[in-house]
Amino acid sequence: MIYKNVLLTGAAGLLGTVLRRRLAPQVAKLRSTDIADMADPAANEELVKADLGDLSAAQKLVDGMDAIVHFGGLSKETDFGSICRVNIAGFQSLYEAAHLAGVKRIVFASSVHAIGFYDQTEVIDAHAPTRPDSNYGIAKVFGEGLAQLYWDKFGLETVSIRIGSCEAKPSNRRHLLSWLSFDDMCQIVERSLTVPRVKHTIIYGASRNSATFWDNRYAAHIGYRPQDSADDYRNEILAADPLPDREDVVNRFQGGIFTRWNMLPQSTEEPTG
Ligand code: 15L
Repeated sequence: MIYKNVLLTGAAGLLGTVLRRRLAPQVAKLRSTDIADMADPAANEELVKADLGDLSAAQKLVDGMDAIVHFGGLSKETDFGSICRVNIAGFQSLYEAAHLAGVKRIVFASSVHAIGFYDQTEVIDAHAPTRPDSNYGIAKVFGEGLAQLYWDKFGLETVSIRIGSCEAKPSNRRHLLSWLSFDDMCQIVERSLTVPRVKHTIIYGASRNSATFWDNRYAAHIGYRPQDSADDYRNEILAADPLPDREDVVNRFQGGIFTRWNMLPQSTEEPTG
């Protein structure tokens, strides 16, 4: 790893918790932050509770850091106001603070939902136009745009990982194509902090699944070699769902359930005219 001091955001989340354990032994200092409580710091780990929507907090978080692994923010679809405050404005604050503090590289947890409206039968690479499927997906597209801007204007490098479905094990038919194991996710992050030059690279985060909708040719320099495969779970997944509804968007689009028009709970406010 070429960076000594690394900030990890979203450190109390599912993936953040895995990353804390993996990154701490590989860096001089790990600063782990989240709005939620964290426990049991490693000897070289500092735990900081902070709200990513707060600019002054961002300035303190990045102080003295060489690189950032940004897995923070809202991780599900929700109302645009919340997404805007945390995943859009909050991320902009983090980038600006990182640039002013001289941070060299950011690894950004982007998502399949930046391109969720591609059909599951299409194979796309990193040059395909974005097709966000939700407020959450729009914010991921914004994040990738921010990463490109800060590279072009200031030379701050980013690897944007369009994470598929990063869970302990795949559990539905879409996951046969989108699943990313925890170990493979960690490998992408580690490689992203190791290779000497990344500019702004977009990499698709999937394991070595034999079925895929993604082509990682433009991220070959990252040297990612996935070790796990959703194929190991294929029989149990097909047996659990032998007759899938082919008209359901969950089985049509790469973004799965996020492409449903009524995914959000219905508003309780009265219409105003
Ligand atoms: C994501 O980006 C979400 O954070 C995660 O909760 C999953 O829904 C995943 O996408 C997915 O689509 O499988």
